[in-house]
Amino acid sequence: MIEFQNKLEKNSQKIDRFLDSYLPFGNSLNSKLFEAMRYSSIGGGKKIRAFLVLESGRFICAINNKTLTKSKYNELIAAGSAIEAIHSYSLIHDDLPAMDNSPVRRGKPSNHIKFDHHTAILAGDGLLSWAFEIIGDSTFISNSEKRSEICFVIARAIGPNGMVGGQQADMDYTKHKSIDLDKIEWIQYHKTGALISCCSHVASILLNASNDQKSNLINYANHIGLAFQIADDLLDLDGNEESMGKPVRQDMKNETPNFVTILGKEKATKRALEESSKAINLIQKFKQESENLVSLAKYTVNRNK
Ligand code: GRG
Repeated sequence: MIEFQNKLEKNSQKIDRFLDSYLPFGNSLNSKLFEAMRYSSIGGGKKIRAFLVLESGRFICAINNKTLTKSKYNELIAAGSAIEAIHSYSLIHDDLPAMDNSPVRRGKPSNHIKFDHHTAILAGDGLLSWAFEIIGDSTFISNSEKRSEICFVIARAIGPNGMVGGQQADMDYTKHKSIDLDKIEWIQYHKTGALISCCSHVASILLNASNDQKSNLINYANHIGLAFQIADDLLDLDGNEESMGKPVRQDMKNETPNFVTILGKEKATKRALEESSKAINLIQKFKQESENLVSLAKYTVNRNK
């Protein structure tokens, strides 16, 4: 576990270096915007989505007996960093008073507290569009067909048919305690899972995975996405504010239904472990090649932050 956390930490530093190198500082008129974008994306968060992009890419190379070239590696890092910028945007907007109203994120004041509301909204918008600048730039991803397919796959995962649609449903169902498990699963898949499975999809495009390899990896990511969300709901109940870097027991306070409120703690824990095992079963026939993805699946349910 410690060894895996070190790998995650190293990955996080690589993504921070990419963001730090390519996120601009702006000029005297708009530097506050870039400062706010940098504040919420660099130097915080586990960067699990970027890790999944990189490790999915490594896995595809390994099972096809290919070497991960430096240029392919750089493409995976650029795509993973763009996805992390999108994830940071979603957290900035999620913390706003009109959404989850959370004053703390990643152990420091949320963007709208550190800056102001309009800057937080614009910093989120800025990170979202900047991510597509990276994906669409031939400096980072050389093949134009791949750039366009990746743009499509990411936009679909985070737009009205993905994350934004899931967030809408999540907001509207706040206080609707009678919601059933199917709806919770739908909301989680769209709000959180779609971006997570898009990470394996993007790596599959970059590394020319076969259709079977691609669907297997996306399936793996779907299971860890669900395990990850259930673990988040369990941590919201029992987690520690300091290690989580954000307020806990928020769903209870906001009367938001989640896997734990619907299933109860015991069944929710069992379901998270089942999802993690299903993910592992999909990849572990490649014993050596799948080591990091297996560790990631275990980590999603054993984490404390
Ligand atoms: C505002 C359009 C819009 C979408 C928001 C991501 C999201 C959608 C809401 C966050 C709500 C939430 C806490 C979901 C649980 C799973 C999750 C996304 C946790 C945060 O991701 P981590 O743990 O965070 O990867 P770090 O800080 O490590 O990057």
